[in-house]
Amino acid sequence: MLNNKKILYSGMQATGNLTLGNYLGALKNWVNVNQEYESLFGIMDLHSLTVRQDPTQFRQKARSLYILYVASGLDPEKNCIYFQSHVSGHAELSWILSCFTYMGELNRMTQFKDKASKHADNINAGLYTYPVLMAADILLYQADVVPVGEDQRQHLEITRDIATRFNGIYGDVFTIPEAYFGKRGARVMSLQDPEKKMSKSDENPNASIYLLDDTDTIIRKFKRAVTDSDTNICYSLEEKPGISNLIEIYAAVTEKTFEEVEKEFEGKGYGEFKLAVGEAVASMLKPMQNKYEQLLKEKSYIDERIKENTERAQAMAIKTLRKVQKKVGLTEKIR
Ligand code: ATP
Ligand code: LTN
Repeated sequence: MLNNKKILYSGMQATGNLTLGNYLGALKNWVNVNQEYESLFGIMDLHSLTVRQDPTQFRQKARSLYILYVASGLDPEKNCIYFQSHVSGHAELSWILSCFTYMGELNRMTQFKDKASKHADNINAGLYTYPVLMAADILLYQADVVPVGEDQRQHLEITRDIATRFNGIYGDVFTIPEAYFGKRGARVMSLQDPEKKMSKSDENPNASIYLLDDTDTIIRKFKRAVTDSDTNICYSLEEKPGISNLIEIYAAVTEKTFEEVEKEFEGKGYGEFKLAVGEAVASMLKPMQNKYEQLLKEKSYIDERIKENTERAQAMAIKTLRKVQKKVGLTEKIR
């Protein structure tokens, strides 16, 4: 609790361009619920280092992500939006927690297996201990709730396990966080392979809708989306994964139920449906894109918010870190 409000924590890696999956699975929920909580949103730039980054592009991507958070509707004067690497407590707590995490637990992480198979030439230790750093992000701020997409479920579970284990030894040090998944859009699939999640690191640009894609590009990508050879627009994950994904997206954007969507397009063809999905997504993204362009010009406003928010995050982080250091018996610094 802070200021009588529960604490919400979430973030995204500063890698690649944000996709519709990131928006519907995470960002949109953050915008919907942030005001009910004392909210913190990190730009997870340390996590991004598990993949080789070009330094100049990486810096730009991280800053662009900050601006996208704000353009999506997260007010940086009400929410603590900051860069993970600016608060050294993340890395410090991560080391301590790694000594309370078992290799057997990390071996079970499906994201590690997935990423390791995609980057066979660079299976680094950071990729392996990634969930420990994520646990540190969350526990450092005593978060009560963590809104994420479905793919992060396992990482939230390991965070809770680490916190429970630590509390079991040292008393109530950490708040045990709850995951929060939105009702719709928690798992948006690739437009080119509906068995795979839409991912910002996908090499095929037609597989993902990027938040900064223009209207024509969005409509073109939806038109090309892989579907089946049937003609009925009805939800069935097993038999019609492509169409089901489009129904899911359309329902999330228009806030309709699957049944309402099926009814709306009864007797209509896939072409017409795909166009409607494209148009709905494009018009949802337009205001955010305009705001993004405007914010790009407001450099000093953004810099000022970054500075203030980093200080706030640091002040919160240091409290937990000191407590943990003391509990495990590290010698106190002489001040
Ligand atoms: P990468 O491709 O680099 O692994 P990503 O697209 O999976 O990245 P993350 O930074 O790992 O994105 O995730 C940011 C947030 O977006 C997380 O809460 C995650 O659960 C959510 N998210 C990512 N992809 C999807 C998706 N396809 N559907 C729903 N939510 C998603
Ligand atoms: N692993 C997350 C990003 C992330 C995160 C966090 C999300 C890093 N630290 C803390 C919530 C809370 C992902 O979305 N890939």
